[in-house]
Amino acid sequence: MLAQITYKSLASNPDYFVICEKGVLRVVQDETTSDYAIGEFIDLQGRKKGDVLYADSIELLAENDEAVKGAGNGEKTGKELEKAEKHAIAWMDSLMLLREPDPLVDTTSMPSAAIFQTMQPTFKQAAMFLQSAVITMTPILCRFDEDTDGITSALYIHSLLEHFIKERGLPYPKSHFRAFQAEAPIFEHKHLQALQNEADDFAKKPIVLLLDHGASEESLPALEAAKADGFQLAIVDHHPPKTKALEQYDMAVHPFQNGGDSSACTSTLAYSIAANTHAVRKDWAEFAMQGDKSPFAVKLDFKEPIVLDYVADKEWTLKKYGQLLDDKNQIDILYQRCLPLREKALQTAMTKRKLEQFGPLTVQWLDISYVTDDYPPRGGIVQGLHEHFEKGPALVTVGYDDERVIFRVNQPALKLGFAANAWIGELKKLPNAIASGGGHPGAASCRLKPKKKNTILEALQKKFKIEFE
Ligand SMILES: [Mn+2]
Repeated sequence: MLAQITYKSLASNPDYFVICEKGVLRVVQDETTSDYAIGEFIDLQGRKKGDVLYADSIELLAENDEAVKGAGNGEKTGKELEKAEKHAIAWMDSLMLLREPDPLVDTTSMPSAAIFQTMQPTFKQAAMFLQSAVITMTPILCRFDEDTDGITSALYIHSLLEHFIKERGLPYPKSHFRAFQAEAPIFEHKHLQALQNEADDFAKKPIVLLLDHGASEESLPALEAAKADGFQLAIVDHHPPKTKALEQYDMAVHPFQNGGDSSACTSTLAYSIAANTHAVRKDWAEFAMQGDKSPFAVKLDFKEPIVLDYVADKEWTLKKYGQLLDDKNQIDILYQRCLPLREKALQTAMTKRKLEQFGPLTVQWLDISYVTDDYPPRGGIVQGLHEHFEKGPALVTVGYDDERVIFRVNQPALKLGFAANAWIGELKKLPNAIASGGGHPGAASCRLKPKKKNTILEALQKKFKIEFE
Protein backbone atom coordinates (compact mmCIF):
# COMPACT_ATOMS: atom_id res chain seq x y z
CA MET A 1 0.00 0.00 0.00
CA LEU A 2 1.32 3.44 -0.97
CA ALA A 3 1.51 6.06 1.78
CA GLN A 4 3.13 9.35 2.70
CA ILE A 5 4.75 9.92 6.07
CA THR A 6 3.23 13.04 7.63
CA TYR A 7 4.54 12.78 11.17
CA LYS A 8 6.58 10.50 13.41
CA SER A 9 7.32 10.04 17.07
CA LEU A 10 10.62 11.27 18.47
CA ALA A 11 11.87 7.71 19.21
CA SER A 12 14.81 6.12 17.37
CA ASN A 13 12.67 3.46 15.67
CA PRO A 14 9.74 5.83 15.41
CA ASP A 15 6.03 5.27 14.98
CA TYR A 16 4.91 6.94 11.78
CA PHE A 17 1.72 8.71 10.93
CA VAL A 18 0.85 8.29 7.30
CA ILE A 19 -1.82 9.32 4.88
CA CYS A 20 -2.92 6.62 2.45
CA GLU A 21 -6.00 5.27 0.70
CA LYS A 22 -7.35 4.15 4.08
CA GLY A 23 -7.09 7.67 5.54
CA VAL A 24 -4.69 8.63 8.32
CA LEU A 25 -3.03 5.75 10.16
CA ARG A 26 -0.52 5.33 12.91
CA VAL A 27 2.17 2.87 11.84
CA VAL A 28 3.90 0.90 14.57
CA GLN A 29 7.20 -0.67 13.50
CA ASP A 30 6.66 -4.17 14.78
CA GLU A 31 8.85 -6.15 12.41
CA THR A 32 10.74 -3.27 10.81
CA THR A 33 13.52 -0.88 11.69
CA SER A 34 13.63 2.45 9.89
CA ASP A 35 13.73 6.18 10.42
CA TYR A 36 12.51 7.95 7.30
CA ALA A 37 11.91 11.67 7.06
CA ILE A 38 8.52 13.34 7.29
CA GLY A 39 7.24 13.93 3.76
CA GLU A 40 8.72 10.74 2.26
CA PHE A 41 6.57 8.27 0.35
CA ILE A 42 6.67 4.59 1.27
CA ASP A 43 5.29 1.24 0.21
CA LEU A 44 3.79 -0.25 3.31
CA GLN A 45 2.69 -3.78 4.27
CA GLY A 46 1.29 -4.80 7.62
CA ARG A 47 -1.65 -5.83 9.79
CA LYS A 48 -4.27 -3.18 10.49
CA LYS A 49 -6.00 -3.16 13.86
CA GLY A 50 -8.33 -0.16 14.25
CA ASP A 51 -6.39 3.00 13.42
CA VAL A 52 -3.03 1.30 13.88
CA LEU A 53 -1.05 -0.57 11.27
CA TYR A 54 1.60 -2.97 12.54
CA ALA A 55 4.24 -2.87 9.82
CA ASP A 56 5.75 -6.02 8.34
CA SER A 57 7.65 -4.19 5.65
CA ILE A 58 8.33 -0.56 4.78
CA GLU A 59 10.02 0.30 1.52
CA LEU A 60 11.09 3.85 0.73
CA LEU A 61 9.94 5.04 -2.67
CA ALA A 62 12.91 6.76 -4.28
CA GLU A 63 13.44 8.86 -7.37
CA ASN A 64 14.11 6.82 -10.48
CA ASP A 65 17.82 7.62 -10.47
CA GLU A 66 20.89 5.54 -11.35
CA ALA A 67 21.81 4.70 -7.77
CA VAL A 68 18.41 3.23 -7.04
CA LYS A 69 18.32 1.46 -10.39
CA GLY A 70 21.60 -0.19 -9.44
CA ALA A 71 19.93 -1.56 -6.33
CA GLY A 72 17.56 -3.42 -8.60
CA ASN A 73 14.28 -1.76 -7.78
CA GLY A 74 14.69 1.71 -9.27
CA GLU A 75 12.25 1.48 -12.11
CA LYS A 76 9.47 0.11 -9.99
CA THR A 77 9.85 2.59 -7.16
CA GLY A 78 10.27 5.54 -9.51
CA LYS A 79 6.87 4.92 -11.03
CA GLU A 80 5.32 4.07 -7.69
CA LEU A 81 6.59 7.33 -6.25
CA GLU A 82 4.97 9.28 -9.05
CA LYS A 83 1.72 7.44 -8.46
CA ALA A 84 1.85 8.03 -4.70
CA GLU A 85 2.52 11.73 -5.17
CA LYS A 86 -0.53 11.99 -7.40
CA HIS A 87 -2.70 10.06 -4.96
CA ALA A 88 -1.67 12.11 -1.94
CA ILE A 89 -3.80 15.06 -3.01
CA ALA A 90 -6.82 12.84 -3.62
CA TRP A 91 -6.40 11.11 -0.23
CA MET A 92 -6.35 14.52 1.42
CA ASP A 93 -9.38 15.80 -0.51
CA SER A 94 -11.43 12.76 0.33
CA LEU A 95 -11.07 13.55 4.04
CA MET A 96 -12.04 17.24 3.82
CA LEU A 97 -15.30 18.20 5.44
CA LEU A 98 -17.06 21.01 3.59
CA ARG A 99 -20.59 22.33 3.63
CA GLU A 100 -22.57 25.38 2.61
CA PRO A 101 -22.02 27.92 5.41
CA ASP A 102 -24.94 29.44 7.28
CA PRO A 103 -24.38 33.21 7.04
CA LEU A 104 -23.93 35.12 10.28
CA VAL A 105 -25.25 38.49 9.16
CA ASP A 106 -28.29 39.07 6.98
CA THR A 107 -27.12 40.99 3.91
CA THR A 108 -30.62 42.12 2.93
CA SER A 109 -30.94 44.23 6.07
CA MET A 110 -27.24 45.13 6.09
CA PRO A 111 -25.84 45.52 2.56
CA SER A 112 -22.32 46.29 3.81
CA ALA A 113 -22.23 42.75 5.19
CA ALA A 114 -21.67 41.62 1.58
CA ILE A 115 -17.99 41.45 2.61
CA PHE A 116 -18.81 38.04 4.09
CA GLN A 117 -19.93 36.83 0.66
CA THR A 118 -16.91 38.38 -1.04
CA MET A 119 -14.67 36.58 1.43
CA GLN A 120 -16.39 33.18 1.22
CA PRO A 121 -13.67 31.66 -1.04
CA THR A 122 -11.08 32.80 1.53
CA PHE A 123 -13.08 31.30 4.41
CA LYS A 124 -13.33 28.01 2.56
CA GLN A 125 -9.60 28.00 1.82
CA ALA A 126 -8.86 28.69 5.48
CA ALA A 127 -11.14 25.83 6.54
CA MET A 128 -9.24 23.54 4.17
CA PHE A 129 -5.88 24.85 5.38
CA LEU A 130 -6.79 24.01 8.98
CA GLN A 131 -8.15 20.61 8.01
CA SER A 132 -4.99 19.77 6.05
CA ALA A 133 -3.02 20.68 9.16
CA VAL A 134 -5.02 18.11 11.11
CA ILE A 135 -4.75 15.45 8.41
CA THR A 136 -0.97 15.92 8.18
CA MET A 137 -0.58 16.01 11.98
CA THR A 138 0.89 19.51 11.83
CA PRO A 139 0.85 21.15 15.28
CA ILE A 140 -0.88 24.53 15.60
CA LEU A 141 0.34 27.15 18.05
CA CYS A 142 -2.38 29.74 18.35
CA ARG A 143 -2.09 33.18 19.98
CA PHE A 144 -5.32 35.07 20.55
CA ASP A 145 -5.84 38.66 21.61
CA GLU A 146 -6.98 39.10 25.21
CA ASP A 147 -10.50 40.32 24.58
CA THR A 148 -13.89 38.87 23.66
CA ASP A 149 -13.05 39.01 19.97
CA GLY A 150 -9.74 37.17 20.38
CA ILE A 151 -11.07 34.60 22.84
CA THR A 152 -14.18 33.67 20.85
CA SER A 153 -12.13 33.52 17.63
CA ALA A 154 -9.91 30.91 19.25
CA LEU A 155 -13.02 29.04 20.44
CA TYR A 156 -14.30 28.88 16.84
CA ILE A 157 -10.99 27.57 15.49
CA HIS A 158 -10.83 25.01 18.29
CA SER A 159 -14.40 23.98 17.57
CA LEU A 160 -13.60 23.47 13.88
CA LEU A 161 -10.60 21.29 14.69
CA GLU A 162 -12.36 19.29 17.39
CA HIS A 163 -15.39 18.61 15.21
CA PHE A 164 -13.25 17.60 12.24
CA ILE A 165 -11.08 15.23 14.29
CA LYS A 166 -14.15 13.57 15.78
CA GLU A 167 -16.14 13.36 12.55
CA ARG A 168 -13.25 11.80 10.61
CA GLY A 169 -11.82 9.78 13.51
CA LEU A 170 -8.36 11.30 13.06
CA PRO A 171 -5.43 10.56 15.39
CA TYR A 172 -4.53 14.27 15.85
CA PRO A 173 -3.59 14.54 19.55
CA LYS A 174 -5.08 17.27 21.76
CA SER A 175 -1.59 18.51 22.60
CA HIS A 176 -0.99 19.39 18.93
CA PHE A 177 -3.26 22.42 19.25
CA ARG A 178 -2.05 24.89 21.85
CA ALA A 179 -3.75 28.21 22.46
CA PHE A 180 -2.08 31.09 24.26
CA GLN A 181 -3.56 34.39 25.29
CA ALA A 182 -1.54 37.33 23.97
CA GLU A 183 -0.88 39.97 26.60
CA ALA A 184 -0.58 42.68 23.95
CA PRO A 185 -1.91 42.88 20.39
CA ILE A 186 1.57 42.58 18.89
CA PHE A 187 3.73 39.63 17.89
CA GLU A 188 7.29 40.24 19.05
CA HIS A 189 10.54 38.33 19.32
CA LYS A 190 9.88 37.29 22.93
CA HIS A 191 6.57 35.76 21.82
CA LEU A 192 8.31 33.92 19.00
CA GLN A 193 10.86 32.58 21.47
CA ALA A 194 8.08 31.18 23.66
CA LEU A 195 6.60 29.46 20.61
CA GLN A 196 10.01 28.11 19.60
CA ASN A 197 10.18 26.41 23.01
CA GLU A 198 6.76 24.86 22.41
CA ALA A 199 7.87 23.75 18.94
CA ASP A 200 10.68 21.68 20.47
CA ASP A 201 8.05 19.18 21.63
CA PHE A 202 7.21 18.23 18.06
CA ALA A 203 8.88 16.31 15.24
CA LYS A 204 7.51 18.86 12.82
CA LYS A 205 7.54 22.64 12.70
CA PRO A 206 4.13 23.93 13.81
CA ILE A 207 1.85 26.47 12.20
CA VAL A 208 1.73 29.76 14.10
CA LEU A 209 -1.83 31.05 14.02
CA LEU A 210 -2.41 34.62 15.21
CA LEU A 211 -5.96 35.72 15.98
CA ASP A 212 -7.16 39.33 16.21
CA HIS A 213 -3.60 40.70 15.96
CA GLY A 214 -0.38 40.14 14.05
CA ALA A 215 -0.57 42.26 10.89
CA SER A 216 0.80 45.51 12.27
CA GLU A 217 4.14 47.07 11.47
CA GLU A 218 5.40 46.22 14.98
CA SER A 219 4.81 42.53 14.33
CA LEU A 220 6.79 42.43 11.09
CA PRO A 221 10.30 41.70 12.47
CA ALA A 222 9.13 38.72 14.54
CA LEU A 223 7.03 37.44 11.63
CA GLU A 224 10.05 37.53 9.33
CA ALA A 225 12.11 35.73 11.96
CA ALA A 226 9.39 33.09 12.42
CA LYS A 227 9.27 32.49 8.70
CA ALA A 228 13.06 32.24 8.47
CA ASP A 229 12.88 29.67 11.28
CA GLY A 230 10.55 27.48 9.22
CA PHE A 231 7.18 28.14 10.84
CA GLN A 232 4.12 28.32 8.62
CA LEU A 233 2.18 31.48 9.43
CA ALA A 234 -1.57 31.96 9.53
CA ILE A 235 -3.70 34.89 10.60
CA VAL A 236 -7.33 35.83 11.08
CA ASP A 237 -7.59 39.53 11.88
CA HIS A 238 -9.39 42.77 11.07
CA HIS A 239 -7.02 45.48 12.32
CA PRO A 240 -5.65 47.86 9.69
CA PRO A 241 -2.68 45.86 8.39
CA LYS A 242 0.75 46.63 7.08
CA THR A 243 0.84 45.02 3.61
CA LYS A 244 4.38 43.76 4.14
CA ALA A 245 3.26 42.04 7.36
CA LEU A 246 0.30 40.34 5.67
CA GLU A 247 2.62 39.14 2.91
CA GLN A 248 4.47 36.99 5.44
CA TYR A 249 1.46 34.74 5.94
CA ASP A 250 0.87 31.38 4.27
CA MET A 251 -2.79 31.74 5.16
CA ALA A 252 -4.41 35.12 5.75
CA VAL A 253 -8.06 35.89 6.38
CA HIS A 254 -8.24 39.64 6.48
CA PRO A 255 -11.07 41.86 5.14
CA PHE A 256 -8.60 44.55 4.03
CA GLN A 257 -7.38 42.08 1.40
CA ASN A 258 -10.88 41.95 -0.05
CA GLY A 259 -11.68 45.65 -0.11
CA GLY A 260 -13.26 45.57 3.36
CA ASP A 261 -12.54 47.42 6.59
CA SER A 262 -12.50 46.63 10.32
CA SER A 263 -16.29 46.21 10.57
CA ALA A 264 -16.16 42.42 10.43
CA CYS A 265 -14.43 41.63 13.71
CA THR A 266 -12.15 38.60 13.91
CA SER A 267 -14.71 36.39 15.60
CA THR A 268 -17.18 36.88 12.72
CA LEU A 269 -14.39 35.81 10.34
CA ALA A 270 -13.52 32.80 12.49
CA TYR A 271 -17.22 31.87 12.61
CA SER A 272 -17.37 32.10 8.83
CA ILE A 273 -14.38 29.76 8.50
CA ALA A 274 -15.80 27.18 10.91
CA ALA A 275 -19.26 27.40 9.29
CA ASN A 276 -17.69 25.89 6.15
CA THR A 277 -17.18 22.63 8.02
CA HIS A 278 -20.07 22.29 10.47
CA ALA A 279 -23.08 24.03 12.01
CA VAL A 280 -21.55 26.36 14.57
CA ARG A 281 -23.12 28.46 17.30
CA LYS A 282 -23.48 32.14 16.47
CA ASP A 283 -23.57 33.60 19.97
CA TRP A 284 -19.78 33.74 20.40
CA ALA A 285 -19.51 36.04 17.37
CA GLU A 286 -22.46 38.09 18.62
CA PHE A 287 -20.66 38.68 21.91
CA ALA A 288 -17.54 39.74 20.00
CA MET A 289 -19.48 42.10 17.72
CA GLN A 290 -20.80 43.84 20.81
CA GLY A 291 -17.38 43.93 22.45
CA ASP A 292 -15.69 45.26 19.31
CA LYS A 293 -18.57 47.64 18.49
CA SER A 294 -19.01 46.09 15.07
CA PRO A 295 -21.66 47.83 12.95
CA PHE A 296 -22.97 44.32 12.18
CA ALA A 297 -23.99 43.79 15.81
CA VAL A 298 -27.74 43.34 16.13
CA LYS A 299 -27.94 43.05 19.90
CA LEU A 300 -25.89 45.15 22.29
CA ASP A 301 -26.95 44.10 25.78
CA PHE A 302 -25.14 40.80 26.25
CA LYS A 303 -23.49 40.33 29.62
CA GLU A 304 -20.91 37.91 28.23
CA PRO A 305 -18.53 40.41 26.58
CA ILE A 306 -18.46 42.49 29.76
CA VAL A 307 -17.78 39.44 31.88
CA LEU A 308 -15.09 38.19 29.48
CA ASP A 309 -13.31 41.53 29.72
CA TYR A 310 -13.59 41.25 33.50
CA VAL A 311 -11.88 37.85 33.60
CA ALA A 312 -9.57 38.19 30.57
CA ASP A 313 -6.70 39.81 32.46
CA LYS A 314 -6.42 36.64 34.54
CA GLU A 315 -5.33 34.72 31.44
CA TRP A 316 -7.58 31.72 31.66
CA THR A 317 -7.19 28.69 29.44
CA LEU A 318 -9.33 28.56 26.33
CA LYS A 319 -11.22 25.64 27.83
CA LYS A 320 -12.11 27.66 30.90
CA TYR A 321 -13.38 30.56 28.78
CA GLY A 322 -15.51 28.10 26.81
CA GLN A 323 -16.96 26.61 29.99
CA LEU A 324 -17.75 30.06 31.39
CA LEU A 325 -19.67 31.02 28.25
CA ASP A 326 -21.82 27.90 28.69
CA ASP A 327 -22.58 28.71 32.31
CA LYS A 328 -25.31 31.40 32.43
CA ASN A 329 -25.39 31.25 36.20
CA GLN A 330 -21.69 32.01 36.49
CA ILE A 331 -22.02 34.78 33.89
CA ASP A 332 -24.73 36.39 36.04
CA ILE A 333 -22.66 36.12 39.21
CA LEU A 334 -19.58 37.65 37.61
CA TYR A 335 -21.66 40.35 35.91
CA GLN A 336 -23.16 41.37 39.26
CA ARG A 337 -19.65 41.46 40.66
CA CYS A 338 -18.15 43.72 38.01
CA LEU A 339 -21.10 46.07 37.47
CA PRO A 340 -20.65 48.16 40.66
CA LEU A 341 -16.89 48.35 40.01
CA ARG A 342 -17.57 49.75 36.54
CA GLU A 343 -20.15 52.19 37.89
CA LYS A 344 -17.79 53.46 40.60
CA ALA A 345 -14.95 53.84 38.10
CA LEU A 346 -17.23 55.85 35.79
CA GLN A 347 -18.31 58.20 38.60
CA THR A 348 -14.67 58.87 39.51
CA ALA A 349 -13.67 59.38 35.86
CA MET A 350 -16.47 61.92 35.45
CA THR A 351 -15.03 64.03 38.25
CA LYS A 352 -11.53 63.84 36.74
CA ARG A 353 -12.22 64.49 33.06
CA LYS A 354 -11.32 67.85 31.46
CA LEU A 355 -13.25 69.16 28.49
CA GLU A 356 -11.77 71.27 25.76
CA GLN A 357 -13.47 72.61 22.63
CA PHE A 358 -11.73 72.75 19.26
CA GLY A 359 -14.22 74.23 16.78
CA PRO A 360 -17.02 71.65 16.38
CA LEU A 361 -15.06 68.97 18.22
CA THR A 362 -15.14 68.33 21.96
CA VAL A 363 -12.10 66.63 23.41
CA GLN A 364 -12.54 64.84 26.70
CA TRP A 365 -9.14 64.45 28.38
CA LEU A 366 -8.67 61.93 31.16
CA ASP A 367 -5.38 61.60 33.03
CA ILE A 368 -5.71 57.98 34.18
CA SER A 369 -2.61 57.91 36.36
CA TYR A 370 -4.88 58.14 39.46
CA VAL A 371 -6.15 54.58 38.86
CA THR A 372 -4.92 51.98 41.35
CA ASP A 373 -7.58 49.24 41.12
CA ASP A 374 -7.04 46.22 38.85
CA TYR A 375 -10.56 46.46 37.48
CA PRO A 376 -11.70 48.05 35.31
CA PRO A 377 -8.38 48.35 33.48
CA ARG A 378 -7.34 51.82 32.42
CA GLY A 379 -8.46 51.22 28.85
CA GLY A 380 -11.84 50.08 30.15
CA ILE A 381 -12.24 53.28 32.19
CA VAL A 382 -11.54 55.44 29.14
CA GLN A 383 -13.98 53.30 27.16
CA GLY A 384 -16.67 53.57 29.86
CA LEU A 385 -16.31 57.34 30.10
CA HIS A 386 -16.47 57.69 26.34
CA GLU A 387 -19.55 55.47 26.04
CA HIS A 388 -21.34 57.54 28.68
CA PHE A 389 -21.08 60.70 26.56
CA GLU A 390 -20.72 59.43 22.99
CA LYS A 391 -24.36 59.94 21.98
CA GLY A 392 -23.90 63.71 21.67
CA PRO A 393 -22.05 65.91 19.17
CA ALA A 394 -18.53 65.20 17.91
CA LEU A 395 -16.45 63.81 20.77
CA VAL A 396 -12.96 62.43 21.09
CA THR A 397 -11.93 60.91 24.42
CA VAL A 398 -8.19 60.89 25.11
CA GLY A 399 -7.04 58.87 28.10
CA TYR A 400 -3.37 59.03 29.02
CA ASP A 401 -0.71 58.33 31.59
CA ASP A 402 3.10 58.08 31.48
CA GLU A 403 2.95 54.86 29.48
CA ARG A 404 0.09 55.17 27.01
CA VAL A 405 -2.44 57.27 25.15
CA ILE A 406 -5.87 55.83 24.38
CA PHE A 407 -8.31 57.31 21.86
CA ARG A 408 -12.04 56.75 21.54
CA VAL A 409 -13.99 58.55 18.84
CA ASN A 410 -17.76 58.86 18.34
CA GLN A 411 -19.58 58.76 14.98
CA PRO A 412 -19.92 62.56 14.48
CA ALA A 413 -16.18 62.98 15.20
CA LEU A 414 -15.38 60.25 12.67
CA LYS A 415 -17.54 62.15 10.16
CA LEU A 416 -15.47 65.28 10.86
CA GLY A 417 -12.50 63.28 9.66
CA PHE A 418 -10.84 62.27 12.93
CA ALA A 419 -9.20 58.83 12.59
CA ALA A 420 -7.40 57.73 15.74
CA ASN A 421 -5.15 55.17 14.04
CA ALA A 422 -4.05 57.77 11.45
CA TRP A 423 -3.20 60.23 14.23
CA ILE A 424 -1.11 57.60 15.96
CA GLY A 425 0.61 57.03 12.62
CA GLU A 426 1.58 60.70 12.64
CA LEU A 427 2.69 60.66 16.27
CA LYS A 428 5.02 57.80 15.36
CA LYS A 429 6.92 60.24 13.16
CA LEU A 430 7.97 62.24 16.23
CA PRO A 431 11.54 61.22 17.09
CA ASN A 432 11.82 58.55 19.75
CA ALA A 433 8.37 59.12 21.31
CA ILE A 434 6.11 56.16 20.48
CA ALA A 435 7.10 52.58 21.31
CA SER A 436 4.19 50.92 19.52
CA GLY A 437 0.59 51.60 18.63
CA GLY A 438 -2.31 51.20 16.28
CA GLY A 439 -5.96 50.23 16.05
CA HIS A 440 -9.05 51.41 14.27
CA PRO A 441 -10.24 54.93 13.31
CA GLY A 442 -12.72 54.92 16.22
CA ALA A 443 -10.58 53.17 18.84
CA ALA A 444 -6.81 53.06 19.00
CA SER A 445 -3.99 53.33 21.48
CA CYS A 446 -0.25 53.67 21.66
CA ARG A 447 2.56 52.97 24.11
CA LEU A 448 4.93 55.82 24.89
CA LYS A 449 8.68 55.79 25.34
CA PRO A 450 9.82 56.99 28.80
CA LYS A 451 9.17 60.65 29.68
CA LYS A 452 7.39 61.43 26.41
CA LYS A 453 3.91 62.10 27.79
CA ASN A 454 4.20 65.90 27.70
CA THR A 455 5.71 65.94 24.20
CA ILE A 456 2.81 63.86 22.94
CA LEU A 457 0.10 65.84 24.73
CA GLU A 458 1.50 69.10 23.37
CA ALA A 459 1.63 67.64 19.86
CA LEU A 460 -1.99 66.55 20.20
CA GLN A 461 -3.14 69.97 21.47
CA LYS A 462 -1.46 71.60 18.52
CA LYS A 463 -2.91 69.18 16.01
CA PHE A 464 -6.46 69.51 17.40
CA LYS A 465 -6.11 73.32 17.02
CA ILE A 466 -4.82 73.16 13.47
CA GLU A 467 -7.31 70.57 12.25
CA PHE A 468 -10.53 71.70 13.92
CA GLU A 469 -10.42 75.38 14.94
MN1 LIG B 1 -11.01 42.57 17.35
